[in-house]
Amino acid sequence: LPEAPSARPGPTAPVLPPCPDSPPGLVGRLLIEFTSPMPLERVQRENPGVLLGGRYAPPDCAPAQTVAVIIPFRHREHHLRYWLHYLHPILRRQRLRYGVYVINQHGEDTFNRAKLLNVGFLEALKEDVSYDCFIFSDVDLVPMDDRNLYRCGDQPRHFAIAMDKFGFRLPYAGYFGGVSGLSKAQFLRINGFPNEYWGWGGEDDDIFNRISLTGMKISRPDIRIGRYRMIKHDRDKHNEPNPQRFTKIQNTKLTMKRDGIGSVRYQVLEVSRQPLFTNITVDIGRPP
Ligand code: UDH
Repeated sequence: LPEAPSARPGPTAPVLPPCPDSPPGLVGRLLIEFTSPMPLERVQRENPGVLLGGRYAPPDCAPAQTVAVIIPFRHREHHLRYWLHYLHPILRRQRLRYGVYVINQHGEDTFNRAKLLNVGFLEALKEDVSYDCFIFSDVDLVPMDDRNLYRCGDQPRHFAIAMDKFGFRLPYAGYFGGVSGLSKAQFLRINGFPNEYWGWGGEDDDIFNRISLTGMKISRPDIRIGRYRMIKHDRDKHNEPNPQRFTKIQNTKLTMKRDGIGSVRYQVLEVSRQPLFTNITVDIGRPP
């Protein structure tokens, strides 16, 4: 019988075997510290396989998913250098096909983490329609164990469950902050994230509510594996605790239909492909 045309490897598309479920070459517990200076040139030198815009694909196997890592950002260049230094080698060892997107809020109006994450979802898909898994990570959180795989599963995933600042425990059962991951389908099912949480707090609880209200359950790694170091910092300017957060999270059921990925309005000011990440500077407006 003649061979099916799709089975014949072409010169430009080598057929790689699927990546194994548990990546070989993980090292487990990692030593994470934030004292030595971390020039970007060094991070670049140490990650030659990472392509322009912070894209990577394993050379030896075909991953099942394509992962967009989305980082909400403003004025944290120093943290970003540590994040890139630690995360690129981890994500490479995890045999992920991924891209890193830094969503930089333009101007000095009140910060809005969840709206930036919505922007990241849409803009990453404009860069590459094949993204089917979205990992949302704060810039100051570094996993202490590379067995904490930055992938999506059949339920939304919470990765940052044992942070040093909370004594390596979950602060409360419904905590969904720091680092989380949803497949494209899961993200769309909850209408994305809320756009109306300006300032610090509440948006992660609203996301948790959206997930519960749509009948999904949070999946988490083992508590010994989901450990994180946070880069210590003072409270940022223009990200004061949002006093409305307590009442807002009572109303997710009413608000989630109208406020989400379907209603996000913003203006992209610049897309710039850096050696280790793609920077997207965006005007997301200001609180009403
Ligand atoms: N972020 C920025 N710039 C800002 C504000 C927030 O990039 O100006 C991003 C960044 O990715 C950060 C994330 O939003 O990791 C979450 O904000 P956060 O780190 O301020 O939140 P967290 O709960 O800290 O970690 C709150 C302030 C704690 C002050 C403690 C003083 N000892």
